[in-house]
Amino acid sequence: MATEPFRKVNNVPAQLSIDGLIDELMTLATISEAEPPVVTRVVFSAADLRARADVKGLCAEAGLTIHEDAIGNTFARWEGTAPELAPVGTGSHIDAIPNAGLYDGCVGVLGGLEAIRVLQRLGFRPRRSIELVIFTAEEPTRFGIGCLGSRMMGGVLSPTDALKLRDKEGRGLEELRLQAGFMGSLESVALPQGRFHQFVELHIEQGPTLEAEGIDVGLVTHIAAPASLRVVVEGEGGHAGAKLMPGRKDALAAAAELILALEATAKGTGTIDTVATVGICEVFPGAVNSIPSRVRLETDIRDTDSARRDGVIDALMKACAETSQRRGISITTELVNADPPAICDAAILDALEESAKAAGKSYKRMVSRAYHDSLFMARIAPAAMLFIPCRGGVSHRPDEYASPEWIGAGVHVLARTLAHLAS
Ligand code: HGY
Ligand code: MN
Ligand code: MN
Repeated sequence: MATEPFRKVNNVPAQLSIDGLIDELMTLATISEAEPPVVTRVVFSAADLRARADVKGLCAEAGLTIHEDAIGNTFARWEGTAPELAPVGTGSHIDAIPNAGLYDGCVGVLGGLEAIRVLQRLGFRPRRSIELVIFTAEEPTRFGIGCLGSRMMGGVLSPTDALKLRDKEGRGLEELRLQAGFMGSLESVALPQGRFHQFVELHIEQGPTLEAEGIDVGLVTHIAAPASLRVVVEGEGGHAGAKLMPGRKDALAAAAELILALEATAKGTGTIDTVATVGICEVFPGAVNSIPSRVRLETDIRDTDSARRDGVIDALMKACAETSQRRGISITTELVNADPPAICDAAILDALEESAKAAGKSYKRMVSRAYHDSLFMARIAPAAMLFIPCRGGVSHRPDEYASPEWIGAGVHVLARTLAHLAS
């Protein structure tokens, strides 16, 4: 497999000097709606726009030409010698959920930029252009659905349905994207097959395997199938002291039953590959001496096997119906998304494996339990992912951490792979 491009970049040093990249990651982390070291960066917030400007500045310094689509997906292009050919893409996201760390997504964006700069410093010239992509709203924080930007790029979320999305202040995508300065028709966001030749995303594992096994990089073969179900429980409110227990219609007590039923179902599928979480529980009116009359639950249900995942969703809906009937309260459900898993491209995985070998990095093929923008890029192009370890598998927390050695290994393998794919 070792072909010309590998030889061309064979003089990639064993340990890349990526201190510039580490500084850039630390600088980006200070652009947050929360007190550093906590990162919170919700799409279309002032922090998100400042972070975009920071990264676009770095891309411009590297001589990349920048284009933004109608919802802010950003494409920074390193022109190849055959610009008429479809480019090779890499990239990830820089938005972050509340109380997050600084590596989730950002390693793929700034690490992707560093991989391009490594190749530039080596005098490598890609035949196919290489495009770094910063996806809008990979996190579901604002609109309740993950991968908004890549979902629309992949044609999975239509402009009509995207326009129905609202944040908790009731503001819609249209208002917020225009306010953020992203114009153009939403129809132009969906990309055709062939717009990208191939796509490879660098990301922290967000799990413990690579660190526990002392392996440098993970080659992702499948991305687990995510789903989210909204559950609204409506009972009767009332005075916490005067309303006696018999005859109460307590929405939160009912919701508690559903949360435990979901946990039991996920634990009971016979495999650890099923996971279910209730990450949001909004209680109305939210007064200590008032019986909850309305509760909104946002549930996140995933599995590497979509049929097994759908079985968990069905069990939750049955529990809703049974609880509603037994307690005499209203429980409505709305399926926000239920996506199939992605199967990563064999040719890219082989190129990643060859690159890891050439870089002297240990590797293993593995599944991604987190979802990523590659899940939707795989709809329009051959796609795969490259993982690096993160300490203790911790992610979506301020103590998320990836060492410069781990990041350097990921950038090294990515640089070699991009050189190969772009040749
Ligand atoms: O939730 C996820 O899997 C991703 O980190 N947004
Ligand atoms: Mn995340
Ligand atoms: Mn991520």
